[in-house]
Amino acid sequence: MAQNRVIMLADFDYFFAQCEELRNPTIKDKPIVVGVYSGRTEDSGAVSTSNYIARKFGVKSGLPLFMAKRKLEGTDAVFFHVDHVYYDQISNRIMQIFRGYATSLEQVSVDEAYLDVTEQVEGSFEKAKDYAQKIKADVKIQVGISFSIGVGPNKLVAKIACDSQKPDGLTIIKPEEAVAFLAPLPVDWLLGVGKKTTVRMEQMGIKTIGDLAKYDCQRLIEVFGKVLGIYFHNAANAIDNEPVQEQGEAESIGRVGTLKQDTRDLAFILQKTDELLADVFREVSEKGLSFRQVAIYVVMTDLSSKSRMTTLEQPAKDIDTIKRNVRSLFEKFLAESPLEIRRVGVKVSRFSKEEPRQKQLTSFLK
Ligand code: TTP
Ligand code: CA
Repeated sequence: MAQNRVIMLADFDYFFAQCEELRNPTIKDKPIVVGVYSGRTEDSGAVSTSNYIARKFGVKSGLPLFMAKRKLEGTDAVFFHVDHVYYDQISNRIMQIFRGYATSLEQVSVDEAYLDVTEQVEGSFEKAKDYAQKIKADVKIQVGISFSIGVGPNKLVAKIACDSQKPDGLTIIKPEEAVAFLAPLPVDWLLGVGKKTTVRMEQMGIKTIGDLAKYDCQRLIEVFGKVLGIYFHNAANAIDNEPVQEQGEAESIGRVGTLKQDTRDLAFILQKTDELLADVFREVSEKGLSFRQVAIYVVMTDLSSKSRMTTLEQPAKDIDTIKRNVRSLFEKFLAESPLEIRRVGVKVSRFSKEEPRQKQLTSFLK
């Protein structure tokens, strides 16, 4: 018999605002708002997220900034512009730590990832609790960010478990508890049940996931079609067999570094690019990706920059292909440009997975 799976969903707490807290620890006890400023007037734009103190004043994602300002008037609230580069860096560091704890990792957004930890905890939900605490503590020490974890027998239950207790939550739902755990929750907690579907289901007398679980599957298929009807029926009964798999969401993987001195010496340059491409290769192979493009990036002493790229005839996944192409791109580049070089970069792109990926059901729901 197939072993129980143990799946975790980790979702970082008030993420953009927590990142701002991390680099400005003194603001921790104040309301924090991170926003996208459209620039038309000083306060035009919307809130991306806020910390839990600001949420108490009714300031949430999507609220216009001028309204956030009004709600927080008289407090010592602090406002920030979104800084995606910085949030991505923090996110990447945490995802890298997660990789060490899971057989497979599926990053679903900048602040959410599924981890399949079945092997690591030997299928045991008791062990999963300690294991989740260990991951939380490790990330807290290494990066300084807190997050919530939901643990369940599949992705669907893990996600809802995680959403049920935030921030800094740890919710564990064992396989035998899953149906009862979902039953009292409103149907719109299920992925794919939006406003329209909620209204339609309510007309059918379905309010909770439990109502949906008991509803005749054939009738659901008649109303919502085969794919969705079966999905709703299974989801409400806590059935979800989708694997945790890497999305290959990155469009390119690259590294840039500064040379110890400005130079036009090929051997000296390649010494640096060897370091950089070893790093690139490690990330590419960890993610199980093949690439079709290899590129170099060059910053000259006058700080102008150029890039050059080769497209391969076949997808490759070995370090020698990167090395060989980087070398020939630099040989050509040096022949074309008279300037000394200050910084160099290596990048691979046009990724494919080694195995063709099975289309996930959830991709129909987005
Ligand atoms: P969420 O996980 O939805 O929110 P959060 O991490 O801020 O808070 P929670 O503790 O409830 O998980 O979104 C993750 C990040 O995505 C969030 O920090 C900012 C960004 N975001 C937006 O920019 N706009 C939005 O409307 C939402 C919902 C999120
Ligand atoms: Ca979050």
